[in-house]
Amino acid sequence: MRARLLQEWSFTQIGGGEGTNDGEWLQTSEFPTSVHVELLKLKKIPDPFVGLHEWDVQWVGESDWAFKTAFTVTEEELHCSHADLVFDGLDTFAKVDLNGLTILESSNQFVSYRVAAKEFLKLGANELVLNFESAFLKGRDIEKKHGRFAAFNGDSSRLHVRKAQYNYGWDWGPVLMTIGPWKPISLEFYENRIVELDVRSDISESLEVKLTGGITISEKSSGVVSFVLKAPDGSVVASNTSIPAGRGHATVAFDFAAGQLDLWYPVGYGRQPLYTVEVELVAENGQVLDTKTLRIAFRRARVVQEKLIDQEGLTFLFEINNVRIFCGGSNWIPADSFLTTVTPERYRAWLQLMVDGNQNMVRVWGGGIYEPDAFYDICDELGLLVWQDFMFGCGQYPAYDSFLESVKVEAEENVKRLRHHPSIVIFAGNNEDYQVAELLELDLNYNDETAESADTDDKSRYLKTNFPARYIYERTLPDIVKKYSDIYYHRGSPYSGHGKPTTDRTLGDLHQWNVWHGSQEPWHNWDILAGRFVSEFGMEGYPNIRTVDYWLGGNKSERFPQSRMNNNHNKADGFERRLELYLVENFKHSFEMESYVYYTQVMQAETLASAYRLWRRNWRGKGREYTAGALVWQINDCWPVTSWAIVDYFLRPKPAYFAVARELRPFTVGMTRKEHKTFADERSAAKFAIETKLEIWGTNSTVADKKVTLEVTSFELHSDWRDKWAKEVVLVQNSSTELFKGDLPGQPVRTKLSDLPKVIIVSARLIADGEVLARYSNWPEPFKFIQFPSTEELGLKATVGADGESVILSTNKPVKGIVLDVDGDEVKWSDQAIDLVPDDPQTVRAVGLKGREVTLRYLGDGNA
Ligand code: BMA
Repeated sequence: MRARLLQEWSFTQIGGGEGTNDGEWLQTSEFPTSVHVELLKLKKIPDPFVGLHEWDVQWVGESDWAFKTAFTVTEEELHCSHADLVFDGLDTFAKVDLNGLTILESSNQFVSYRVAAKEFLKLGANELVLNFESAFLKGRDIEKKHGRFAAFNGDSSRLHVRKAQYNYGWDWGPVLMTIGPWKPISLEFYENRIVELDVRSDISESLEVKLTGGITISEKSSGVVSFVLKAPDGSVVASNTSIPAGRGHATVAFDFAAGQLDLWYPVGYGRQPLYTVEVELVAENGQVLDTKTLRIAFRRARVVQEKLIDQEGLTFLFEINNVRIFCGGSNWIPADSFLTTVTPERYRAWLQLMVDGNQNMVRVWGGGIYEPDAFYDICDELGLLVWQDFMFGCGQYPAYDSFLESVKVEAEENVKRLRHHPSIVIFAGNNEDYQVAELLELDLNYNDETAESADTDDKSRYLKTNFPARYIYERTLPDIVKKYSDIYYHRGSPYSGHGKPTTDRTLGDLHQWNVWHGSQEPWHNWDILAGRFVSEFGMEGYPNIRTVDYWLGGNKSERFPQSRMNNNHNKADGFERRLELYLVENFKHSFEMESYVYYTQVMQAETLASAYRLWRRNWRGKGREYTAGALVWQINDCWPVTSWAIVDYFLRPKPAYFAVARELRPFTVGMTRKEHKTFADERSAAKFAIETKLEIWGTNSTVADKKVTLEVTSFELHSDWRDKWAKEVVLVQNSSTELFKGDLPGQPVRTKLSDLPKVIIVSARLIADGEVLARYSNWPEPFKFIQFPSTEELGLKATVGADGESVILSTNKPVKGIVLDVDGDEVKWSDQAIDLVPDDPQTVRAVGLKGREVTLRYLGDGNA
């Protein structure tokens, strides 16, 4: 096999226009690439990430563009039996001409195309031209032909186009209809090649391993295939170097006793040993015709849906190698509107940030892309579990033949490409399409499935309804996942199953959007909003002020929260009133730019931390896994914007990222305080007693019980009153443990509403061997009612450490929501949104601080 990348390209706007003159070809700066990226580099368009420029570049997506390259072919190459042109990814509708002849018409961004090109190639100079049609206009034409379907987010024509759906604009993303060859293009000369390598490992409950390999080659051959399994250290574990390949397909199998191979575990539960499979196709004369290498690992992954001891419904939990895992993580959207600019290093920075944030699962959301191999390779290395959606998001998708055909090819190719990654533990059919069907009351009866219908290919039954895509989610995709992988298939996210709608909180996964969307509940209600596995929930927060200033592009007059530019950089419907709703209900806040950034960030941190805290409490050991996962919407952004992301486009973590990281530590402590009002007698409304109850619990995600000291100190904000007690407790392995239930210290029973509750802050710490494993401060709420002490009384200090790269925070009185910053160059902080109490100083690492003075924001800092 001789393969070479075609990398020297030029591009033009077909028919000429704002981009290029007609027939004017411009050299591309890199390859693969896309038109926007090239025009930006040539300063032919303004940066769509700044101001309102998004709307100055819409013409690009509605124009047709061509890319061309010239390459020479040698005698020796033409001598080969086969010459293929391989297009790894064309975005999206391209007519491909080779030496003037059309050899391909692409129509799906998510698939690769291989064209047998030998007959079209010439000795010497050859020319390859990719003519891209505007996907937006093409999509509108297809919609006109096949009918309009309902879409939430973006133009409805997107439903007919197999292209990253977020390009059409989303409630966190701009309309940027990319166009171009977004993945490599190569020329392959060969006699015979390895078409497919299907390596599967079946691991029994007792952890024996059965490894099988299926190798498909393009030509029947008298040669052999060699299959070698190597351990992480490179030593050979098993091999068969002469598997006959006569029928064009070779198979091999190996059995391993339990313990013979090192198993792969998610981060926090063990190591991630990665083995390598090396396959060679060897001709009869011993010449190696082709090779393929695959990095694999061995793990037993199950999605367990079983009865709970004392609650209705079923669990929805992930079990790896017989260990049940509470999945704390995030939803991932494409990391950039311009995907060709995302490097493997950037992927690693993002995924490492998740692991540094104590997260162990990432959901690749259905409105983006099947991410490149590098993404999953890094998840395999880091032990980050992957929930992989198929690329359908928030819509009533069609299922006519050409669409179905394209989806089949797409699903087969991506399942085959992704199936060997130990990190991938579930495929989900779509994002929220069943929810759309429920909301629009489409033809969807979850109970219309009979055992008989389950295995009949009753295509027509589905296609004649107004929710035809059910056929894709309930037949096409599960069949493909079952045939080509051993990964669990889930019909959609969310999906309950068992005849129940997606909003059922006792079955399957749940998108809990009644905080922010829906009934706009207070975040304090997360406990009664819990599900068996909450795969989406969120709260918006402004990004770092530096990111805001990036999109303001220096326009000082627009540097206020309500400005048109800030509005354009928040795409969420009704965000103004939702942000204000949660701010006005909870915080005395001000409206100037930096303060609005601070208050929305603290609000986001409070909201998200309490979700993880309350839902981890529901992970109560075997048979009581009431909530087995929490994946926040969203970890990242695809451009500079205010959204639900906890880390912004420039990889600047928001305070919420740190608050969530604290709640996902191996050991945590949580508390709630609730007022209980009891009336003297049923006739009286005036005679009552309000008791304030405090509950404390701990969590332990390790697989061993942990002895710790629980230390609880209560402070009254407006006096020096304190109460402190401690006790030895055992945090049960891989579970939450209830530790205390009783009256809130220092708060007498109240008998009148004008008896104001005392401002009692309760700080709980888990200590072992002198180390603070976890701490959490519980404050009276809402915060807006609190009269905060003056700065003098507070005595809050931020002392820069001798190393100049750390800050020691200390105080005389409890402080809420400390956010550190520094003027000038940025600092990589180890923590933010810190709650501090007296006699418990906290040290924050500050990489890049270089001894500079830090600034602090906190509730009651006088800015509101
Ligand atoms: C869910 C997600 C996204 C959306 C988010 C916030 O619907 O699946 O589609 O961005 O909520 O509204």
